[in-house]
Amino acid sequence: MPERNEIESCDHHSDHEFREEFSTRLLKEGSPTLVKRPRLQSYPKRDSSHLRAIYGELDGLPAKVRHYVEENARLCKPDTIHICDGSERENELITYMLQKDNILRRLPKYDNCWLARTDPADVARVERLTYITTELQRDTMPTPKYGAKSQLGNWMAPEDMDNELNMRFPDCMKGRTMFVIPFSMGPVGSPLSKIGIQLTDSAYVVASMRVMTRMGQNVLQSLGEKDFVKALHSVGKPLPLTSPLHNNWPCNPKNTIIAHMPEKNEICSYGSGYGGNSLLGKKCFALRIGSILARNERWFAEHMLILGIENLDTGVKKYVAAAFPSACGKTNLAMMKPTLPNYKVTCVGDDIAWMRFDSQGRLRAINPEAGFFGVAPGTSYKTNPHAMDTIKKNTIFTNVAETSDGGYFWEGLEDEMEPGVKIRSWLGDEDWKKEESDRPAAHPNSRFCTPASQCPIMDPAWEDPEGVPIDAIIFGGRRPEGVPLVYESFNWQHGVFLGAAMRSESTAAAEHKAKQIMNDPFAMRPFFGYNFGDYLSHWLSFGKQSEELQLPKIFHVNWFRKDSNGKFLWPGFGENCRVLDWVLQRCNGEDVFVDTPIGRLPKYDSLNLQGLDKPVDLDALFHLPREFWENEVNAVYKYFDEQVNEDLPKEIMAELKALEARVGAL
Ligand code: OXD
Ligand code: MN
Repeated sequence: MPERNEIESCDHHSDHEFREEFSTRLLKEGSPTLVKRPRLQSYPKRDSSHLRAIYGELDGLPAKVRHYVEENARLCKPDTIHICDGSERENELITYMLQKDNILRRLPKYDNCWLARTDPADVARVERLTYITTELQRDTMPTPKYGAKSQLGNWMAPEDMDNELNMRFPDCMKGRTMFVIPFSMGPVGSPLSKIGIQLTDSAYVVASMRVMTRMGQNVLQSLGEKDFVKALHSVGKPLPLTSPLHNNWPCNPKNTIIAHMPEKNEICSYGSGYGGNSLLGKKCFALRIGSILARNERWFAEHMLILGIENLDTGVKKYVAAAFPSACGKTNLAMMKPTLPNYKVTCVGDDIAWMRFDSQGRLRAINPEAGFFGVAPGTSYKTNPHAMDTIKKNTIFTNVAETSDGGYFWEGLEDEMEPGVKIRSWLGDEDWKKEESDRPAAHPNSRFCTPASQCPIMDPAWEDPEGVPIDAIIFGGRRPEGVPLVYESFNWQHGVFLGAAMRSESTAAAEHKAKQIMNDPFAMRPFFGYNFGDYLSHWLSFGKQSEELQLPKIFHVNWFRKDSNGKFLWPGFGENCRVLDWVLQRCNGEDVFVDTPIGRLPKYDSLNLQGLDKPVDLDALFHLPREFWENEVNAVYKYFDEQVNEDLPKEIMAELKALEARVGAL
């Protein structure tokens, strides 16, 4: 077992004391863990104003950014300010600080890989504490019927939100450093990209944002006259501490709040250091605020992966965007290693797509992110070899288990372990053994945070500022029963209905109990920035331009159907290319479908099953049980009626009625 920590903890130090000590110590003896030593002659640097920037210069910021920083520095009262430049030297400094604070430790088996273990109370997105604030509640969400609780967002009135924020943010960064992170969602300078400024008192967030976004000086240079999204984040633990930390992970779960103020282009997040709660470029900006910008500017901000798929025989290459609820295998699909020898898949993104019709009427997509924040459990050489190769270096792991040879472990890697190594669970159980433990080695929502550029199958156009052309949109979910492997919508409007009616088994990405079937329209349920009814109207509105626009075809897939013994009917993973092959046949206009009451299913024999390891039961995979579909129709009626209520567009209700009538014929 390698030394766990060469550096003693300094929980009770202020950042400022630490920095002084850091400089002195580095100057004297150098860092035991850094390869290159930061050049210290320019560090620390002082700014002339009363607010001190210890790194970077407040004077160098564009006036509107400086104003935002100063306003919040006066509110949160950090000891010092650090303006991130995105440099290598800065990253070394941040990583060193994180080691010093016992938040990160090296996984020496790999190159520049790190492990963070959080407070066990801060392990996932907290949907119930995530709010959107608008003057009118109806702008944020439909009013549910019969006093039901809305599943389509949490709204808070501006005055109430002001109170909530005023109870939390004043003085919340005392003793800490406020980092200023200029970041771009999308390639810097792309017409499809947008800029944000995140202020945070978490160095872990800085290290992660560096992977997940394009951050630093060049972003500020490209800001010009453009607007930016304001994103304030605090872990809510000023120094000195008044109670001990768990795992040295500062957070404040009792007072956590994730607030979006779209009318001010602003996000404020307090109390959590984890993932979607704290890396504000991701769910908060790229999806919630993004979906509002998209509606206003007539584009789409969606919870979708983007992949390229090329038929090597014909040379035809298409791009596909696909929406699946959290933790349904989006990353696996985005990086798929196809089993059909004549196919090549390339990855553009694994979680979020920003898409806009260009002047030729083609839908063009960019991945606004620069990294993958993937769910670790279930990832292995068997399920996702490309992800495994991606995460071998420069990766931050959170809440995975460690091995005695300095590596990581999580559920799914059992067959890929070196013999004889011991496991230390994410909760610190030494010599953890599956047979002896009633809790998993890694947290089910444990993650890797890794640069997209390291993925061996990144598409050559993944950073193309124009985006890639999208030919098909795929919706999917985890449906153990009744829903066939793949079907196509009859047309755009029916496709929008398929997105609206999406349901899936819940997962560990948020605080829900797993294994209940939940409605998750467009896989956006936790991420809508505005009223879902209006969102549907936005999607439908493009259907009215079908003359000028090349509308992509829309499909629904389900890799997760089970037989009566609870076994998956479809092998999934690399074999899913067979489904993509059928999707491409349809995009080429081939006559390989039959109309059924729910949509267009593959014609017998059109799904390429050649070379499958084990035969699959096609009848079971495509069977449409009448009772199941009647129940499905009823469940969707109930959901639309209770949750979307008066805001449901009539076209969507018409689609549901038409489905009901067709299902009667099953
Ligand atoms: C994610 C999620 O982290 O959807 O991507 O929860
Ligand atoms: Mn996601």
